[in-house]
Amino acid sequence: MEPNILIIGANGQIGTELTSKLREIYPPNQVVACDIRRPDYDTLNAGPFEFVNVLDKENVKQVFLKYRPQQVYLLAALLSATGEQNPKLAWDLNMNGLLNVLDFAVEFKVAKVYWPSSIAVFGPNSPKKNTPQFCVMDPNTVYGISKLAGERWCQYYYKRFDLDVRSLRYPGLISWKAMPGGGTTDYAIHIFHEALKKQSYSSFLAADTVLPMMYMDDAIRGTIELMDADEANINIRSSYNFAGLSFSPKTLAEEIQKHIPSFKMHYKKHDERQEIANSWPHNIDDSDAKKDWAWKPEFNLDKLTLAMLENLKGGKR
Ligand code: AKB
Repeated sequence: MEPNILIIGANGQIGTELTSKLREIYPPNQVVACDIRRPDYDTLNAGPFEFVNVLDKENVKQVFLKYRPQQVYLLAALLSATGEQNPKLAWDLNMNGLLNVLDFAVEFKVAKVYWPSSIAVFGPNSPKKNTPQFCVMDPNTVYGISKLAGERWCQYYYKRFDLDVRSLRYPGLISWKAMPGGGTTDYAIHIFHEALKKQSYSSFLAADTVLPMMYMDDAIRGTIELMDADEANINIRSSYNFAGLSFSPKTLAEEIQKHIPSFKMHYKKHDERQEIANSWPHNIDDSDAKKDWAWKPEFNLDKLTLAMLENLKGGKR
């Protein structure tokens, strides 16, 4: 029998794509999309949907009772920029949401849990270049603090309760199907929409701000590869460094100009997102992911830019 899979936060930027990919791999009626908002019509009709507020324990318990899931993906979170606007809510959702799911996963003997961490776990004193898996971590956003604490909880539940929790430290994820939800790396998505609509974009990050990024197809494939990997090969139970590519707003703008020569890039007065970006790594050493479960990204800047422009132009959004 195929496993029942719950995806909590299924309507977000990652959840939208992960849900449809898992429904290609598994029978769609066994992939349950859960969110506080109703999904669009197509997603709603493609498989089961449940209203789930991850902070409402009784609500979460009822869904676990109904489906007895074998796998749970917890994606509901407040990101770095929106988290700073509402730090207490960010902490509550990111931390208590995780603890609720970990507790029910133990109680209902869920076989595998996936929870995303982020490059936001690093801070101003972490090495900026080739940031190692293990190093100084002093995040200064509530999002980063909650992700670092969450990583420690994942490791703890693995050790103490033998719960098979797996996690990746996502870089900025670039996608065209759903809009991002309030992160510092969001400029790298907005720029494509504006380039096609107005042939210009005004960046909230400075021209030379290099950050780790990844095309969504790579992120989804990596996530599923990690979840499918042999348990004996998973040596990191906090969260794996996970790398795709790195670029600055200036480099991305130049790449877009190869396709849209009239495209003009402008730079706004910086806001608090610049300070967040300045505290994050330029690029990440993901040799543990490569060694343990053969991680290999496929999208470089050239391929990513082409994919974004083609898909957005195709009117798919
Ligand atoms: C954000 O910018 O907050 C996210 C992230 C890097 O985790 N995209």
